[in-house]
Amino acid sequence: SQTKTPSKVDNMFQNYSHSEIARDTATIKNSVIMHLTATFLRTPTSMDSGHAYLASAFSVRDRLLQRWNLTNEFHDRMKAKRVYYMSLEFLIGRTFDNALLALDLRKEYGQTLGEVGFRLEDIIDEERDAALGNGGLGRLAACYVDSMACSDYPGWGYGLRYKYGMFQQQILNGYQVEVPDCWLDSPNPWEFPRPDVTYPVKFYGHLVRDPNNDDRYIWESNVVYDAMAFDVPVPGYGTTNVGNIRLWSCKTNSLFDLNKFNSGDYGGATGGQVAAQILTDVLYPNDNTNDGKELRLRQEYLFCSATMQDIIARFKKTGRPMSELPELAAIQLNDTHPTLGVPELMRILLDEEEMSWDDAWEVTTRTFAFTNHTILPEAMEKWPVPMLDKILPRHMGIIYKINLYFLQAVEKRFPGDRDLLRRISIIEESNPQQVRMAFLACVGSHKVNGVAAIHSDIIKQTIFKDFVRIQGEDKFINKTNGVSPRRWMNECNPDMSDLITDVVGDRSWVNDLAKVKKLEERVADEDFRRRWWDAKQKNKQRLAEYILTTTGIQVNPNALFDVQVKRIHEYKRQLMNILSVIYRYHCLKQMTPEVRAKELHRVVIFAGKAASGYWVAKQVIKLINAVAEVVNADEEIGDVLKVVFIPDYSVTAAEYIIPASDISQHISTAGTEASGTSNMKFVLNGGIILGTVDGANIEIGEEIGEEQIFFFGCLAHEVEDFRHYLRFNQPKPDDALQTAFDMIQRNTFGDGAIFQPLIDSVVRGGDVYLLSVDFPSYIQAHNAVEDAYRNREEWITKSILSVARMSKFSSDRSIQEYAEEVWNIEPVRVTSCSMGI
Ligand code: F58
Repeated sequence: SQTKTPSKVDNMFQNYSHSEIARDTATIKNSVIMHLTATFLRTPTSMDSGHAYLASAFSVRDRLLQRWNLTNEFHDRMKAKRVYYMSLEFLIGRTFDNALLALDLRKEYGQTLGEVGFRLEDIIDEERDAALGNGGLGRLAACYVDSMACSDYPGWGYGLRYKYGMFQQQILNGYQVEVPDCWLDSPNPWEFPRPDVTYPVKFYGHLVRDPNNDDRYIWESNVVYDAMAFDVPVPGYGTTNVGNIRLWSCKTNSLFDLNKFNSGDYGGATGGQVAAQILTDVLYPNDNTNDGKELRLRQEYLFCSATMQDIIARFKKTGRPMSELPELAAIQLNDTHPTLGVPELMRILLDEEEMSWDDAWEVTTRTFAFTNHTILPEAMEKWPVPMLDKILPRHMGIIYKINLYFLQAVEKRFPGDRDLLRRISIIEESNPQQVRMAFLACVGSHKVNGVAAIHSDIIKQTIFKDFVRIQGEDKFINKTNGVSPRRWMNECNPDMSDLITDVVGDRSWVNDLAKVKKLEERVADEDFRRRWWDAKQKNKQRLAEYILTTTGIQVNPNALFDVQVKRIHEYKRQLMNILSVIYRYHCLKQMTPEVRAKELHRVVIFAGKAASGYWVAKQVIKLINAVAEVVNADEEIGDVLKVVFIPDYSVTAAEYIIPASDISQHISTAGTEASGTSNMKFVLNGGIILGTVDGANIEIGEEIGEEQIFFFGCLAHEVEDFRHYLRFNQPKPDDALQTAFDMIQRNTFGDGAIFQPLIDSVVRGGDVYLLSVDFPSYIQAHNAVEDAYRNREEWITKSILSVARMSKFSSDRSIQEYAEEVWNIEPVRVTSCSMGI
C-alpha cells in the first residue's frame, strides 16, 4: 500500500477531527436520513422504529468515531502510558442513550425523531443489550472503562466478542428456560470491525529448543486460529475523550483446508473453520463457579494471546526498548480468567524478543496487577497440567519455571518448610496435578487487590496468607468497587438527577460525585422533600408498568417495593428471602380482615438468572414463582402482598428496577459476597438497604451512617464456628422458619416434594449458608424496615442523606485510586489546541 504524505494528511485530519460536532437539527436529520437510505436502503416513508433506531445510532456513532480517532491519535503522539483492563466479560448493556447524554445531543435527536413521528423513548427501546458478561464482575469492567473515559485516563478494555452473550431467561411453568442470545442477528452500530487488526494464535504442537539460547524455544504447530479485533467506542461524558473496548472474534480463514477443497471434500474443507468459530461463540454462563472445560481454556488463551500481541505491537511503534514496557503499559487482570497473559508475555519476551529470563520476568511483573473477586472455593480456577501441557506446551514449560524459581526463593528464606512450599506451589500436587491460576496471577503481578475492605482483609488471611508473609504486606491492597453515576443515576433516573442538578446548580456532579453532598443542606426543605418523594413514586409507577408488560401482574405503586435482583446463588440467599415471604403470607392469613387491611402493603420483587447447570438455584426460581402464583391469586390478601419474579434480568431491566426500590436486599452469608455493586446502585437511587454485614454493605453503612441502613445477621468471623457446629448438630429452625417449611411441605405452593431438597439443604445438609442462624434477626430487621417506612418523613430523610453521602461509591473514585496506586498513569486531556499538529 502507498505511504502517506504526513503534512497533507495531518492537515486533513486536523480539519476533520477539530470540526465541532454539528448540533443543529437540520444536519442531524440529514445524517439520519443518509444512513437510513444509504446504509439501510430504506426511505423515510418506509421507516419503522427499528430502522429509525439504526439510522440514528449510526449517525451518533459517526460523531463518536470522530472523537475516538482524535483521542487515540493524541495518546499515540503523546506516548501516553496506557492501562489495559483485561476482562473475559464486559456487561455493557445499551449504548445509544448513554452516547446521546455523553455528546449532549439527547434533546436534538429527540426533536429530530419527533419530526419524523417517533418518540425517543421508543427508539431507545429498540436497542438490544450487549450482554457479554454474567453479573457483577462483567458490569464492573463496563463501569471502569466508562470512568476511564470520563476521567481522561488513556485506558482500553480488552475482551471477547461472543456471538451469543448471556442467555435470555424465560419462565415456563415457573421454571427457568434458557434461550440463546443472538444479539448480533441485527446490525450492531456500536462495534467497528478491524480486519486489519488480526493476530495468529497457536495451539498444540511441539517445542524445539534453540541450541544457542537456553531460555528460548521455537513452538511449532499448524493449528493456528486468527483473532480479529472489533472496537467498541466508550463515550466519555463531559469530555471529548472516547475510550475503547477491543473485543476479539475468531476468524477462520487460515483453517480453510485447500487440499480437501481441491479434492472435492467441500464439507471437510471448512471443518476446521467450524471448530475455530466455536472459540468465541459462547459466553460461559457461570457466576462464581469454575467449569474446567477445555473449550474455556482455549477461549482464555485466544483472548490473552491476541491481547498481548496487540499491546506489544502498539508499544513497539514508540521505538522504545522492550525493557521499558512497564513505563508505557499497565495491565489489570480482572480475576484469574486472563492470567495466561502472564506466561504469554513471558513467551513473547523470551522466544520472540530474545530477552533473558530475569529481564523478561522483571518486565512482566512490573506490568501486571491482579484483582481477586471471590473466595468461594468452587470459583477458584485450576487447570489440569496434562490439559494445559497438551494445548499450550510452551506455556506449561514457562509456568513450571516460574514456579521453580519462586519456590527456590522461598526455600532460601524459609529453609526446610516443606509444608509451606506445598501450600504455595503454583502446581497443586493432586492427581492429576493442577495449575492454581490465582497463585500464578499473584506471583506474576506487582499488586493484588480485593474489591471491598472486608474482602481484601479476608483474602490476606486466607488464600494469600502465605504470600503476604513471603512477598510483603504492601503488595496486597484494597480497591473498593464503584459504579458509574452516568449510567446508574443520570441515565436511569432522570427525575432524581434533575433534582440533584437543581441543588448543585449544574450537572457537573455526574463527573464529580462529591458535589451531591450539597443535598444535605436541603434535607429540611419541604418542597424539595416532596419532589424527592414524587420522583421515587414516578419511578415506581414506571416499574409497575414494566412488571405488567413482562409478567402480567398488576402491582400497586403505593406499596413498599422490596427488591432482590442479582444472580441466583445459594450464598446470596434468595431462598431465605422467599421463606420470609412465605412466613409473612402465613401471618397475614392468620389476621382478621380488619387487622390485615391496616398492614403495610408490599410488593416483593425478584429477578436474576441461574447458571444453566445450577440445579438448586433453578429450584429456588421455581419456588419463588410457585409462591407468587398462590399469593397473587389469593383474594383475601389482595394488594397487601404481591410477589413478582421479573424474567430475564439484564442491565436494561436493572435500569428500570433499581430507581424504583424502596428497600433492596443484599443478604449474603457474612464473608461470602466480595463486594456487591448493586447495593451501591440502589442507595445512589435513594433506596434503603436491608443487608448483612458483608462486602461493600459495610462501607456503605460507614459512609451514610448506620441509621440509614438495616443490618442483621451473624458476622463474618462467627461464620466458621456456626458452620462447624452445624456439621455435627441438626440446625434448629425457629418457629417462623419452621412455619415456612411446614407450609411448603403441606403443598400450599403445589407439590411440596419438589422443594424438599431446598429444605434439606438447611435441615440436613449442614446449612452451609446459615439460614437457620440468621432467620430470626432477618425477620426482626424486616419489622424494623416496616416501622421506618410507615414514618414517611423519617424515610425521606434517610433517602436524601444516603444519596448525599454516597460519593465514595462512584467508579471514578475507584479508577483514580487504581491509576495512582497501581497503574501509575495520569489523565491526558485531549483539547483541540493540544493536538499541536
Ligand atoms: C462478583 N463476581 C462478586 N464473578 O461476586 C461480587 O461480590 C463483586 O461485587 C463483583 O464480582 C465485582 O467485583 C462475579 O461476578 C463472575 O461472574 C465470574 C464470571 C466468570 C466465571 C467465574 C465467575
